[in-house]
Amino acid sequence: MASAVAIIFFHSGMAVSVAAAAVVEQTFVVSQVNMTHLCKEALVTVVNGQHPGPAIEVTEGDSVAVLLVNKSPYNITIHWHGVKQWLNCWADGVPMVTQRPILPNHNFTYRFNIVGHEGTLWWHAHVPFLRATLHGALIIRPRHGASSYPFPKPHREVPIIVGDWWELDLPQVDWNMKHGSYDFFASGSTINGKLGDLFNCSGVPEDNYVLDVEPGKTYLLRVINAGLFPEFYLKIAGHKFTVVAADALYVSPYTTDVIAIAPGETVDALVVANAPPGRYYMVALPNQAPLPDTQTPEYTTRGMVRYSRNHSSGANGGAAALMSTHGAKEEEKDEGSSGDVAVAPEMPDHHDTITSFYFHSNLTSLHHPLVPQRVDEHLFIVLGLGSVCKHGRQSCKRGIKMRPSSLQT
Ligand SMILES: [Cu+2]
Repeated sequence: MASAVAIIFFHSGMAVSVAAAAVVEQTFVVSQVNMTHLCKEALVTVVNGQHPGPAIEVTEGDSVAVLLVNKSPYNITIHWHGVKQWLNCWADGVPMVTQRPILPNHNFTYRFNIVGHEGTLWWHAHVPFLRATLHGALIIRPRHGASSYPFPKPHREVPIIVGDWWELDLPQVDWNMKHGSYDFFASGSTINGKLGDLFNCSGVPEDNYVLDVEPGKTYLLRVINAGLFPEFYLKIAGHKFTVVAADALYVSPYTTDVIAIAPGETVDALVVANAPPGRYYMVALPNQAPLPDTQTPEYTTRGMVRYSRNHSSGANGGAAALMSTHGAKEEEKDEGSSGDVAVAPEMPDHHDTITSFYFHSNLTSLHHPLVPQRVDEHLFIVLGLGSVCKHGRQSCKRGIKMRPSSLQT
């Protein structure tokens, strides 16, 4: 459906290398469309007919104006996740708190400024659970252009949105959970809306998200977890990430072979296409807390990083050589038309939470803001969260679990 983007410059006389502050205008039409996955047609609420929804691309310092046209049967608001709404909470999109919901067949224009962020944020519906399908990237580039990134300018920037595929009526699921009925689960996981070939419909694999790369080039992945519940581990066989930003703040470059990303988080990471030309799986695995905490059905999804054929080195593409050096393993079932074998990464166990702990512990700000140097009183604060299942069960189901927590100072 129609989506209009207009950029109106306030200062046309500024130096060429400095982007003038602009108003980025976009139209979001919220409607329901039929989508078919796993042999089932589902009515999905989306923006502009897309899942994920359209990306908003701005320069730091710009203003954003989004006209939301609600053609869905639901009350809608949109939250601009992470945007500092200085003196502008009315655009924050919290229904019945900062605004009245936008009723079906009504419109509303969100206006806000992007100040003090560079990197990736995202937008999502703030009508509970509809955010699973109503979401998209909010990409914020530096005011002084891509050459002012605090890292080598990437060849290409690519949003990678991991999320869930739901066949259920999400507002109904939300209502059920609020009223004590918890046995509702997603049917799959997605990368940029694709379930990938670990899912199939009557034996026909679902489409993979495919990222085509050229050897030697650097790609900036703007990773967003738009899932409702799980934290994901993301890996690309044979490749490493250099994390450069999180939640639209630059971090000291951190090199890792796995990204841990919780719901709502964003991680910007550079990937250099420096493996032997071939095909490499990009895998997103939802993790969950060890027993006896709640266990829910979770699904691994995967896409593909594919080196351009022009640069292919032949039948095996050298991919198998990675097995010993990068901890990757051959995926024997998937042979490309040229006979090359796609390589799959070895993933953490889905109960492995320490990998997430180390990943997040290694993210430190690139810029160190001034903090008070004098401390009047030292406080030691302990936060605790535990799980005790009712009725002496060995594992907890949603809704029959006690979660004692503690805060001590
Ligand atoms: Cu949010």
